[in-house]
Amino acid sequence: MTVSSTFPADFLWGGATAANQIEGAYNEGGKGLSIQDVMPKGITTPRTEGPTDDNLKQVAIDFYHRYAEDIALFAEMGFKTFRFSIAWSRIFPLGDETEPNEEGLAFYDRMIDECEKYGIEPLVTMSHYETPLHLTDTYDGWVNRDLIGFYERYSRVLFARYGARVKYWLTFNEINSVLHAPLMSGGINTPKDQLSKTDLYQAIHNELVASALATKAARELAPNAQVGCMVLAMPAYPLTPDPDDVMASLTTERTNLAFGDIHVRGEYPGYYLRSLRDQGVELTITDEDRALLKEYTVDFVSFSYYMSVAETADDSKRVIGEGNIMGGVSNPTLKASEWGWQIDPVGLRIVLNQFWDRWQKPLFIVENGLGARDQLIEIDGRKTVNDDYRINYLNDHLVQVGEAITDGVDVMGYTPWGCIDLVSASTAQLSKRYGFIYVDRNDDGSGTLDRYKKKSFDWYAEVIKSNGASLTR
Ligand code: BGP
Repeated sequence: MTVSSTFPADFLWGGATAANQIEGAYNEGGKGLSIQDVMPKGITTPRTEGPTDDNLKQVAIDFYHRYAEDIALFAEMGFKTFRFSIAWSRIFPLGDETEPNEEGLAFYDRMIDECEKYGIEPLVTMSHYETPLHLTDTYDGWVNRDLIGFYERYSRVLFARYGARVKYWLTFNEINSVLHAPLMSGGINTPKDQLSKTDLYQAIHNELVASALATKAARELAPNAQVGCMVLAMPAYPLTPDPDDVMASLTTERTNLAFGDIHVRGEYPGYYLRSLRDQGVELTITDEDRALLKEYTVDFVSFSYYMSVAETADDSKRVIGEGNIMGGVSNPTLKASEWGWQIDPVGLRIVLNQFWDRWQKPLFIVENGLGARDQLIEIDGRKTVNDDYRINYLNDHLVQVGEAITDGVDVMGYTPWGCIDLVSASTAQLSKRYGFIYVDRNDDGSGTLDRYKKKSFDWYAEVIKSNGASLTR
């Protein structure tokens, strides 16, 4: 049965990517190294000293040279928006210079030109797991307050250059993931097991202040821009109705909700301050920091949603599911992807309602999708992939988005992750594919880099064309 469309007429349908996972050209155009150049296997192994040839991200899917062809394919699907990140190290190769790299800026001018050609609204992430490596090696990343100033300078360059052409901006990708992946998310060189809680929470504070300063810069330099935060959303259901399990799930959810609370309300919530006290953490917070957080709150809240987890107060019942990167407990009622991520479309409706009830800010789903192994086949002389599993996943999640909209939630748009196959963030594989477009490149680096439309390509084009009316229950 098809569902009649509840999606607003101006709903922003599109797709999402990140520079380090698509661009390649890791040392072209005056670009400096980023932390991704020392993370050839994602978060599965410790960082390397310098760049290594086995790093698929050095070439990725060669978007740096093929962006025009790829954006044309997005336009063919009818994208209204395209989420990409600007690689900080293309603009400031080391991160702490005073002058930006013009060649890097010019690249994004050309990309935005291409989006404008098709009326595609750019949605830009300013920092997506690609801190300049020099800031990691020299400053220990966001642990150091100096990064606030470097990021503010970077943000001012971006708003001055692109502010009139780019309306939607996200300050930090999945800002809460620094709790679990300090190097990838916070550019923090100190290994996770040696990182003190005080340094970790100071890094978080520094990022939050930098996010407020970027919002201030946008107000001054790009008055039409809207700035959003970006959080990793993952509901944690109580494993049983035991009140202790319910409290445990609330405590786990709050570790993530705190980031939205601070971005939206402009101050640290009481439960967060208590948790810092309980952990013996004393932060350096200036009066100016407090004033910035309070004044420069976000215009909208964006988030990624892939899965939910369960939570329990009973340690003996803590069975951690494979691939549950945030460390939750497996939910026995749900199935999982090949990488162990539990599939839960209703969870998306729950998150949308929870965030709307809590913050009353427009919500933007900027990542959602299924990482799966695809089989390239030939039908009538045309290479394609029969990815019904991906269509089903996206369809079922979008039906729940429609339900949330009917519930009264203000949803701005939906940009499924990896609209074109790309390198995975956690495992650095190409075989973990998310795209509507297949890219001929394999985990060993072989392949022509040619692009092929999967079955989901036409399916998604129809969803966009019908504004969601073609979705099925
Ligand atoms: C999010 C990241 C993305 C992306 C996605 C899928 O955490 O923001 O960069 O990669 O997850 O994860 P993975 O690539 O590990 O499958």
